[in-house]
Amino acid sequence: MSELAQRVLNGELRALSRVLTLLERNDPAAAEAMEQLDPRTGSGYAVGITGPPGVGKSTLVDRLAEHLRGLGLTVGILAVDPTSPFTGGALLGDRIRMQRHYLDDGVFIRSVATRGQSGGLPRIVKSMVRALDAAGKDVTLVETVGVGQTELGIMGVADSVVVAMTPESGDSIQTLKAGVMEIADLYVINKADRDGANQLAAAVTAMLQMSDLGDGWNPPVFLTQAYANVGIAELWDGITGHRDFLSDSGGLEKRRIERRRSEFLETVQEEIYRRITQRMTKDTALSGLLDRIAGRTAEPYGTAMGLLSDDEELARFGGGE
Ligand SMILES: Nc1nc2c(ncn2[C@@H]2O[C@H](COP(=O)(O)OP(=O)(O)OP(=O)(O)O)[C@@H](O)[C@H]2O)c(=O)[nH]1
Ligand SMILES: [Mg+2]
Repeated sequence: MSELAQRVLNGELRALSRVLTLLERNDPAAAEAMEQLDPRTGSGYAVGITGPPGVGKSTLVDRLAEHLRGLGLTVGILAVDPTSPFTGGALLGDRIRMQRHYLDDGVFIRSVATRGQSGGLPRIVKSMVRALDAAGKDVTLVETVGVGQTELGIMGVADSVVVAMTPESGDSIQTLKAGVMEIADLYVINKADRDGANQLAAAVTAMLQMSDLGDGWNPPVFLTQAYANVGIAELWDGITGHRDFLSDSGGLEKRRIERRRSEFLETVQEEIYRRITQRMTKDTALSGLLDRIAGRTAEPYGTAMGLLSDDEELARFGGGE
């Protein structure tokens, strides 16, 4: 076993941090580390917290982390930077708010940039969650900003998904209709101190009663005031309730198997794309092909399909660097 992987397994946070950096850089050493860490995963639990900008996700994550530490559990936090126009200084704010945890070895915090990714959640977040699991984090909290469809990616990362809303984001019910209902295992109406919180909770509950999601789980709705630490213990109990439901029904295993499969497929897809685009500048055969396509002497669809049906060509373009 590599020294790096061994240090991660020993719970060394700097080694864990290093593995996440290697993953972000697509460094071959990340593959080696992940292969060695994988057999030691499976005991951690991943919770996704998603919702529109400013609903209080970071505050919720921070309070949950505090609550979990109180229960003697170790915590990993991945804050996925959405690079959305809404959240300019948000990460800095998160850092400051979470600062007090930095002195605590039981909490590991990392922000993940999504720059350069084509929307949605970067697939390396799946690998990162597994790395945190191997490093012995009992619970990993993944914060992602989601507006409508972009929230859906969190489902492929977390065991339980918490969708957060506030009474002030008046379009909350609209958001629900836009497909969020399929991903939410639990709902949080945060900023319950604001007007309209109870009405929103009632509206969400009513909508849930009208829809049968068919998996036997009825998503509960929690009212929280994250900044005042109100409702956090209840929310955590709700999450463990969902975890128990999933493990009893076999749903947890199903979700995790699906996640592994999609991590593999997404990695293959992304890597082939990345390598081909990288080669466009260097590889004269490929740039020549692109020139012919542009110059109408080659047809885009047929040329692409031809390339893919030729194993040698495919290996040449998609293969190692
Ligand atoms: N009134 C009220 N404000 C809250 C509550 N919880 C959090 N806030 C405030 O809401 C603001 C946004 O909180 P964040 O935790 O940064 O929200 P976020 O969802 O992480 O925001 P982004 O990451 O930018 O999408 C902060 O000023 C918090 O102090 C609450 O229960 N009530
Ligand atoms: Mg935040």
